[in-house]
Amino acid sequence: MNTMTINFQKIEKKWQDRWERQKAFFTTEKSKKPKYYVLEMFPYPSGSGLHMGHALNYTIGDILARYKRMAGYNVLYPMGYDSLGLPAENAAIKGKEHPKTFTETAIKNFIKQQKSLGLSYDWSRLLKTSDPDYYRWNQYFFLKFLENNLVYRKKAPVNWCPKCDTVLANEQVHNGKCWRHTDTSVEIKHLEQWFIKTTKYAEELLEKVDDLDWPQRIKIMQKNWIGKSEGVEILFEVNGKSWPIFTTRPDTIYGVTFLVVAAQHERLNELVTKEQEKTVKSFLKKTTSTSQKDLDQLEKEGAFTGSYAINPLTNEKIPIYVGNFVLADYGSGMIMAVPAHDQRDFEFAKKYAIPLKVVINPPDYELDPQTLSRAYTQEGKLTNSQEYNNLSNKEAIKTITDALIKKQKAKKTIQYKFKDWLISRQRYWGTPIPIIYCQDCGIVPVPQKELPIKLPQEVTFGKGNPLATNKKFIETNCPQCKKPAKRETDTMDTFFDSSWYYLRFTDSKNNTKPFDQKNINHWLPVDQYIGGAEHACMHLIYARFFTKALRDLGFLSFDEPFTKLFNQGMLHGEDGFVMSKSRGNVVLPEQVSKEYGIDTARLFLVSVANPDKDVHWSSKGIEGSSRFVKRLEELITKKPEKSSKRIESKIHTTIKLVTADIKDFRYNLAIVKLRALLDVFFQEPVSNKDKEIILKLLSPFCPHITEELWEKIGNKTVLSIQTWPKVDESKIDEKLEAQEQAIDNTLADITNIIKIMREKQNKEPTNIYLYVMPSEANIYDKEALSKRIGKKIQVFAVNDKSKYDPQEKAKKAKPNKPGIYVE
Ligand code: ANZ
Ligand code: ZN
Ligand code: ZN
Repeated sequence: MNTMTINFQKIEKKWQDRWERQKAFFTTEKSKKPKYYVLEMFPYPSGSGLHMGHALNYTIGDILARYKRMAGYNVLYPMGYDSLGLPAENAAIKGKEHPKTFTETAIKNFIKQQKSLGLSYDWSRLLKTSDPDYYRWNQYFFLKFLENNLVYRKKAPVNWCPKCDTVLANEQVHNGKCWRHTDTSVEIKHLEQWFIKTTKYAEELLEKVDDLDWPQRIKIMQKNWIGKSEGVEILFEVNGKSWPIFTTRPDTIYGVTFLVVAAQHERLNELVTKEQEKTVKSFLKKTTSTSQKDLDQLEKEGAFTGSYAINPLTNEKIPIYVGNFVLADYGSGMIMAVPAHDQRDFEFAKKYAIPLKVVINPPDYELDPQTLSRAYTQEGKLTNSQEYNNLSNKEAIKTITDALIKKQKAKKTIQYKFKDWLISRQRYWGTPIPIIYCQDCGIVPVPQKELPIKLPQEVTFGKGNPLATNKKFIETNCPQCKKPAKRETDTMDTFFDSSWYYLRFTDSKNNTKPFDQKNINHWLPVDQYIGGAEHACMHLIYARFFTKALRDLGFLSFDEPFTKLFNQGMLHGEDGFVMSKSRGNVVLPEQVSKEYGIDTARLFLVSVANPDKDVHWSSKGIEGSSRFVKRLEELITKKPEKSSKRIESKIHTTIKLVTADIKDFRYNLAIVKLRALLDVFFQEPVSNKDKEIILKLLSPFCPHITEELWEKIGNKTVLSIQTWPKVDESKIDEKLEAQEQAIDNTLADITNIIKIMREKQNKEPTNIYLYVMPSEANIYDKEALSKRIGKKIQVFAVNDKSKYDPQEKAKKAKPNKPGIYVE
């Protein structure tokens, strides 16, 4: 067979059609095999389609799914689209296309591209969150949550562009300005919005993180996101009224020189005096919303309110400021500031010339408040704190808390950074919130039988809330009193959709229930979830919350949705930057596919690095993978013979190692072993059975070419659903394997030495000498070794009197570890 004539496109199409016709990857719950659920985070179908970076993600999951299927599991490997959301709507705002047609075109394109990658999804379970048959269940769960006190309504600040006359998402605010009106400052408005009571599960979400088989860094990010903090609420008195502050450092209470209240604090007005009204107003005008993450970087600003508070322990009178570095929705929205020991307070105090008071000294010297250049935040001994002086500050936390509690001026509390989930979006392309407002009955849930509340087609974009522009949609009757009433015009955050889609895959066509219990019990939890680290917090926390909430509502009987999580690395373009359309460095699968076949691309993507590391695209690397695929083809033309003992040993060792590598996502190492095995196939007599084994081992990586070759050697079946080769330990010649391993190690050592000489000494070595045990002299074949390294190698037995050994390296030789000298 002439290797130059492989028509990749033809065989790819042939096998993709064949898989589809035979329903090779369809799964049912009826199978007796053990289940395995592999899931990649479902994509947002962007208008620009897939590039190689996406191909990498899906290839990682596909290899595992294909392996598991062959290894005897009933594998659920589905695909769907997170197809509601802002980009489709933005296209509509820019007057391009209706979000619905935009999304449908994008999904069609995605499916076509994903199919051409040879991904083994069970396409019969496909779901799209923009489909009313999907989002009706969002509405259903919303109502269930409402019934069970997991949903409530509350005023919350939003970003508002006065020119757009609408709410902006955080990503539509650029440096405090509207993304479309770069000259218009975004304002903060307070609107009534819907919240999900995620904090009800804060403690369980935190505690159970430890039990998850997830990457450590993701677990840490989840913990920080939940941000549990144990502290004290202390009451300060202002004009006879109590104002609580939250602190984790009651030991510093003698160092408080001012209080700061959040700009968005509900009771701020009570503190602002007539004289200070103007100053405070002008400060408030320029502060935009402050979020948790930028508090440290932020330039601290504020204004004096005119009021004073009484310190409950010292009875000192202290000024109260309003400031931009205090969050309204954390603790009580007010802090006691200790500028000598807190860096944010320090910066604020310096700016507004507020005095500092040192109350903690380092163990070995005393701080001077006059010369302090930054806050002292370390531990130490108390000073300037009356009867508490000389206590270690750690002890003082307890003692001072107790003293305050005794005076009824404090109580211990726990605070979480984690907030209830604000799900209202003043957007069109989301799930309509199933609520009706009636003048007489108030807030009335839409009766379940009226679901889904579908998105109307006709709306106006770019002028306020789009759903409010369709009269037919908003005007309805109250389900209770039947009088005219109005529908809610907000839609849900799209994270709602992605919080339970993994459940729907088990029963994606069900139109009487979100899913059948039996299917859920069969498939869940997801055994292996795969996705990017950018979802470490929001998506993964909300999905975990949903699972727990649905468990408590009787829908589920397990605690955690994703048993194992794998974070893939990013694909970088040849310019070294992460591959992305906006950078203009994308490589498209269809281009590579045309020239080399998609299997070559798949093989390359996972052979460069461990899939949890970043991968760099390289056209040279692609050539290497292409050569491998071509050699594999050549192998098939080799005359079948009786297999040698060596090939048998090699094959079974490889099965063992490659299986372990695939299970642990060490795809790159699996490929190294498969390459080595292919080399041996060309050195030894091999049988057709041997060829079948290597094709099976390569099938998850290169599914099309292996099918084609499987057929060429006379099989009528589909390779992708054959059983994975079993290791026959009796075929493994341990001694031989150890020797070959030793040779490989020696060659790796030599390559390393050469590299060091080139880089560090700027020398190109010419001669290599090996000193081996006398019994090993016939194993280290100098011709073969020289060929593999590409340099002349001479081999001496250590007891050879005539050997050339200027540095006495022969003395270093051990069995299976020759001495090496390079010059
Ligand atoms: C006095 C103090 C002295 C503080 C000191 C720290 C160091 P975590 O661990 O994050 O919970 N704080 C309280 N409420 C706040 C709010 N709404 N916005 C911004 N900061 C707030 O930190 C708790 C500390 O964060 C509290 O302890 C408070 O400052 C500040 F040497 O009180 B501390
Ligand atoms: Zn605007
Ligand atoms: Zn009514």
